[in-house]
Amino acid sequence: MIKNTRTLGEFIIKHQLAFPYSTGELSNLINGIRLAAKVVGHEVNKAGLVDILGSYGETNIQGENQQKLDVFANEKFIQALDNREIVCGIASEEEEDFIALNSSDKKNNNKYVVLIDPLDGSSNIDVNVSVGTIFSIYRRISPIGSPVQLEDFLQPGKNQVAAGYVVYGTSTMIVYTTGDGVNGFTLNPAIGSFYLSHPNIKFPKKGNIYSVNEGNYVHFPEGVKKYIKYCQKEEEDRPYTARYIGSMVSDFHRNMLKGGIYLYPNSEISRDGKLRLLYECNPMAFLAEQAGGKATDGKIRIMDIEPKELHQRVPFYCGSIEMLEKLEEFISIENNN
Ligand code: AHM
Ligand code: MG
Repeated sequence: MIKNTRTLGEFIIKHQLAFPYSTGELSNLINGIRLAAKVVGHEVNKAGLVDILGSYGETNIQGENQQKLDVFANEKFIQALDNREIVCGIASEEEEDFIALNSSDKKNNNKYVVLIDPLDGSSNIDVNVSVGTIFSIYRRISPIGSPVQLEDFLQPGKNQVAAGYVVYGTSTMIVYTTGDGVNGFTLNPAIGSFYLSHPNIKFPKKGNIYSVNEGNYVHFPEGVKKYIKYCQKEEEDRPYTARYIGSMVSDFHRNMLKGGIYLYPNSEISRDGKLRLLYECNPMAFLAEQAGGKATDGKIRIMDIEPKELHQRVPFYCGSIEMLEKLEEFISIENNN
């Protein structure tokens, strides 16, 4: 039986009509992401078939440039957003500096900036494991008509107007929020349309999955070590199950549907952790909160952190609210000792 036949396109139009003064620009922007997601998803799906896995800069047997998929994804998302004349600038994990769009003279009348991790977890591509794209959307701060500025990108996560991810898994899905709950859409590859498959997703308050790279355990802060031991202890509903794909989008997606916690702590080897605040942590934090979950750096709400740099890293803990609260208890006890 067909459960739900609403497409992403229909969903976007319906939701746009719900905002009386909406100009349709944000909807148009999400449509750009939808298009790029299909193009990248198509390429990811044939990664094992085509000669596309060589390193960037090499040429293949036909003399064409080979592109790594993260470079390919970066280009496709930038192109899709550039074509729509809504976005004034993009910051990407793949680019050292932000890119000013739609402006030969660097002036710009567009309202939005987008921050993006075009292919998160890309080391998983070579071994046929799910990867994802993460995006975060803000209104610019600098006046419309002026050149886009760094300050437009260095906004705290609580200013986000929309955020989401695409997961290229057993199926391709777009999951996003515009601050009114979280909805997930699954691609029907035969037709090329995304269908609303996961309306109004909610993080279970508590779960039994913990996701962390335990190989780094000895370097973790004491509070996190003790929390991991707590997860493993045979007591009440524990031990929890350990699940770590090494592709944050996929780990987050599973935890949001089933209930769980994702941890990427700071450590003796990486002082601020690994994950980037602006295009990895903030969008996931927005989704988590919209779904009733929580995201912190161990002390501070992720979306309250004032960013200082484009590629800033932060410790990242995210998931079911009761699991996060327990972790924070362990961290604060250690901090007060
Ligand atoms: P990337 O943006 O270079 O792919 O790095 C981010 C990824 C996350 O998706 C994943 O959770 C994490 O790095 C895995 O890191 P590690 O191999 O250190 O566990
Ligand atoms: Mg990444």
